[in-house]
Amino acid sequence: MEKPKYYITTAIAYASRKPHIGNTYEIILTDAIARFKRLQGYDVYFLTGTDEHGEKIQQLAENSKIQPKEYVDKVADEIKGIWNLMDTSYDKFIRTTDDYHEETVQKIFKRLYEQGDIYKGYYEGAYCTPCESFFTETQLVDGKCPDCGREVTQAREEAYFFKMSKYQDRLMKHIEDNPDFVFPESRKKEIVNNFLKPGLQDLCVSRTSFNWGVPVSFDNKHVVYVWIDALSNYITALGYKEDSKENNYLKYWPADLHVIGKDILRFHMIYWPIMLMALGEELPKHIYAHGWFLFGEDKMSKSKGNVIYADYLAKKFGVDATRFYCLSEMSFAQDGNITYDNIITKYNSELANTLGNLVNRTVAMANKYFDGKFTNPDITEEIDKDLINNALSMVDNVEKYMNEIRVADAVSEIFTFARRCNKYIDETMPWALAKDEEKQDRLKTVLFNLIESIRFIAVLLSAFMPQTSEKIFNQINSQEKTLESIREFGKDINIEVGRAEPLFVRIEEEKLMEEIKQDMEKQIEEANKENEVKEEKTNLISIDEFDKVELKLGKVLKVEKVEKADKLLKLEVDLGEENPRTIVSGIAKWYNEENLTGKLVVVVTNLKPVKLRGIESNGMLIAAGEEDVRLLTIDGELQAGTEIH
Ligand code: ME8
Repeated sequence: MEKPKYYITTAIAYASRKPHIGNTYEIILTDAIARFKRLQGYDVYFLTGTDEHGEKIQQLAENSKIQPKEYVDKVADEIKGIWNLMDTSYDKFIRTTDDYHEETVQKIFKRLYEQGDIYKGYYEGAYCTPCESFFTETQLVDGKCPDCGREVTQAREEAYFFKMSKYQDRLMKHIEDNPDFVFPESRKKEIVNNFLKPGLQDLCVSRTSFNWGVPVSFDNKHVVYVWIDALSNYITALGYKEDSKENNYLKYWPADLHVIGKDILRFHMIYWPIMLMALGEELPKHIYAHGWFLFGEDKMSKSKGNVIYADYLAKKFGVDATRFYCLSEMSFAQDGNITYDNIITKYNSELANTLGNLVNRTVAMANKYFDGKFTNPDITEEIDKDLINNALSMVDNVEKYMNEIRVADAVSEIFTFARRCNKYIDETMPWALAKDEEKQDRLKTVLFNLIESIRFIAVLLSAFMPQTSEKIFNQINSQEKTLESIREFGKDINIEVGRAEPLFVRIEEEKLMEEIKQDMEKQIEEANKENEVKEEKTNLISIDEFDKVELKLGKVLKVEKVEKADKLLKLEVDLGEENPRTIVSGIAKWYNEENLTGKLVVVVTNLKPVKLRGIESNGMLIAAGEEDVRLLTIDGELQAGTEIH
């Protein structure tokens, strides 16, 4: 029988900077869902990638004095590196600078224009540069960007518009008819109330103020609005084309699940479905808008040293511990919290104590009492039933939660069961059984039940902590890894375990926190350095800016003191023009008629005239020094009026 398909996507990350743990959370979450679907027997296609166009990225590249493509190549590599480090099992990594994607975006835009869904007009309104979005006055919050809270500026551009309003009713109906199209419910309601109910404005879908984007093919002064470009990735990655649709598109579209963060739900719940309606394509089946990781009380910022990166966590705690923390700490409909203290506490209690100890104790006992090798003689007692029932209901519950995308609840089920297993050890006291000759068979059954329970855990953990799951399979030496194999308890009759190796070594909190503190300080230092470089950079001017200053050689013809002004001299200076210019200069303390007349000096000739003591000054002499001021002159004799360059 052909496997049912499951197409799952993440948002594509902005290739603007190294992703922090919040962005990384999303790929870990999506990976857990994808792995679980594979376990359930789906033919999964898992897409992720990078969003690489837009004004912000162009500016960042300019700041680094490199081309935008070079900039995004570097960041995309970094993003992919972190996704790989975190063991995410994506099938495709799309970059919006990929040729096939750009071509298809151009075609989509052209088609929407030709069929009248996109038209040309002017945009005037409040614009948020970092979010690259225009807002109406009613959408602003306290006059600021409703998405990021930053200042907006007034902007007017010739632009193309998408007739969103045309599709409003159809979209509303779709949302009403498909209650699980978008979840959690609370986030869906927010968008319906704040954006859909007030009525959709036509969306500005092109920009002319920068050029790092996909050019509009029939009007290349414009680039395609970054959200139209980005959202299309979900179909271009499958080979969607106007005319020919590759197999992957036919096979996998519509998406079964778009996993995104709550801040970008508006784009996915309104613009994306409307684009698809206009193209006559099916809408995605589900959109899940997850919460955000908050970094303790503080907002995350490098200058506070509290930006947390996944590769750093992986170095300190391991990949699976990082995955575990992310997956278990963010509940279905709320935000999560991430602090080092909390990671350490959870690591020690859940990973080292609950799971690590269970596996370690059990495998060690199997080795100690039976050299790791025995069969189950089936000496069961009443108490075993509860353990077995718990194991089987864990499988049902995890599956139920995963079908509802309640990932944290699914993980929590597994750890609750691991605790139940530890309790079973306390209840059955294998060490006491071991001392009693007559209880050897009972001891085998107890250890068998534990190893089988651990196998259940390992099968389910393969979706969430794949490396740990593999390590457990190696220790219990089992190849029974399918979901089917844990629908029934007691499949593996022959036990032959490997060596007991600790899965998670307890962390010494104080020592690690000291290291982390030092690293945070380093982050602050780095941020300060970056800021200094930025400041230095803002002092730099381009050659064009320098070229605006007109400098010429002038010959001083006449020098007079200015009445009632000790510092000023009034000069007549020949600049090779028809008449000499009058220039007033504050150099009377160091120069006079005698030492200045006839000198060749450097003059700024295109300054706006100013009046000093009633005399109009038409230029400025250039000099060096504070206490002792010396005029700039030249080496040798050149004609007055010679340009300086
Ligand atoms: O939004 N906790 O890219 P992005 C959890 N390119 N998730 C977070 C988070 C946090 N602290 N911070 C960000 C974009 N995210 C667009 C998407 S899709 C066609 C285009 C999530 O790099 C965020 O909500 O800013 C988003 O889903 C993802 O990380 C990428 O964010």
